[in-house]
Amino acid sequence: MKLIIAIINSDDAGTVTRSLTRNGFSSTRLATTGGFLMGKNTTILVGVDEEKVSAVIDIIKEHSHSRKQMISTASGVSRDFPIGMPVEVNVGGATIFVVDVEQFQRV
Ligand code: 2BA
Repeated sequence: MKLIIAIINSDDAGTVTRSLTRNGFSSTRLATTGGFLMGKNTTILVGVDEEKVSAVIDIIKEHSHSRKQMISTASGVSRDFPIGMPVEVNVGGATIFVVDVEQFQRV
């Protein structure tokens, strides 16, 4: 079994989880915060058999859109950007991790 951890834009979360449910996948939504922009995003957890991983990733990809976001570097958010200059970053569609599950139990 695998655990898919997908960090997505919160505006896409409803569509992604509804589509997962329609296709027979259980999921859990967590309210999370990105460490760079300090903005709210959503992390979705999906436990599935290995052969279903690509189907889940396809659903996440289909409904996760990338967005451009302006950030102010006045707060010194990164050493890579000159301070005081607005910088455009491309956020998403989705950041996806697939990890092995040692045990899965419902008790
Ligand atoms: P944030 O950390 O708020 O990052 C938002 C966007 O800012 C990133 O979009 C990326 O375009 C940019 N960014 C992040 N760190 C940067 C840096 N050190 N220098 C320049 N630009 C940087 P995404 O890559 O699409 O990431 C969206 C969200 O996914 C992230 O929000 C974070 O919550 C999560 N994420 C991305 N990569 C991750 C990783 N390796 N581990 C854990 N979470 C990750």
